[in-house]
Amino acid sequence: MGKSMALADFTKQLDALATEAVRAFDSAATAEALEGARVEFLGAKQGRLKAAQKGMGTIDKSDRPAAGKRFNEVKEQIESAFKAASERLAAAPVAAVKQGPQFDPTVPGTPFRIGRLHPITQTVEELKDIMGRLGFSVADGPEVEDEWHNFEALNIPREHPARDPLDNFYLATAAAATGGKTGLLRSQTSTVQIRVMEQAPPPVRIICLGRVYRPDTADATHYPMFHQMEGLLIDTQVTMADLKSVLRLFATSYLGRDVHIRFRPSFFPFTEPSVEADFHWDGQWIEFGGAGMVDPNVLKAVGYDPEKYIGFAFGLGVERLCMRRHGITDIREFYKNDVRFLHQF
Ligand code: FA5
Repeated sequence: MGKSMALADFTKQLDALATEAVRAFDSAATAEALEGARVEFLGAKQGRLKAAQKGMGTIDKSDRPAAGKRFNEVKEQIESAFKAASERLAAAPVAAVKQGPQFDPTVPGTPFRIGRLHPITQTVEELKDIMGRLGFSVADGPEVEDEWHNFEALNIPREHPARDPLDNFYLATAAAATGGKTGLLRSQTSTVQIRVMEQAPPPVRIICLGRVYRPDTADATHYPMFHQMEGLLIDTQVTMADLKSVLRLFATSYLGRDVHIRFRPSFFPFTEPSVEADFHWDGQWIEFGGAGMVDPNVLKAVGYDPEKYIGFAFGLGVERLCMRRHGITDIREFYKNDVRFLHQF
């Protein structure tokens, strides 16, 4: 009876120890608390499980296998409770992070939206490239101009209707930029003809691509700000046939071999004779700009000898060229900044 009681007591003692240990491990809220409980129950020297194991020595030999089996079960139970508690605490910081948006590496990423050059900028670059191959270098001039470069030197006298304030953006604030002279936003890139010839002696072979401004009402083919490509060639022997050849070469390079070109008589104060240049493409004639032989008065204004030098000039609308090339029917699309339109180019 004493022997069996001893086994029963031992078993009861083990069960109580297991209950206490499991509760301690389950309730440990921090790594420190868990370590305290581990030392208390599972400590190799002073641990309470170790102490219980020592009690096995007092049990009758014949009961020892049963006691040992029970001890091992309890030991396993306590150890697995400790392991579970360790894992719970180790996972805790991760659980906190998981409260944020979950990172799923298999979800396709958001692609970067790569910008691109505006279609007009692309066109400007391409036109420079084409004209560069024909030997024209690029010149530039200011968008805020004085009346000398925009009118006077281009043979447009004071009383000429082209100088009407209703047809130009005169600037009250431009006086400072133009040295006290009346200023305006340039209405044509022909200003750059004058600036180039004032700076250098002949021969001249330049283009200028830039913005010009006119108080035109915006419609499908007009905009108050648009771009022109100006061309100027001055030498000793230049004819209208050269002008037509250059414009034809330009047109076929930009639009294709099937383009035809036509000159219609026209008038510009700075060319004589003057023409409107039309391109025929896709069954339609389209006016792209004006051209002509540089008027001797213009050559005189910049100090060139008109008896010795002669040349041609042209000014084409860049938007119209780009529209024709891409089948764009409304010039206003360029400046709405709608990416659905712009990203097609
Ligand atoms: C001129 O501006 C002259 N300077 C061209 C020139 C240069 C003639 C050299 C002779 C020698 P015009 O005003 O026609 O010409 O304009 C030229 C082109 O600019 C037009 O054919 C058209 O293609 C374009 N254009 C004119 N106004 C607008 C506008 N409001 N919006 C868009 N394009 C325009």
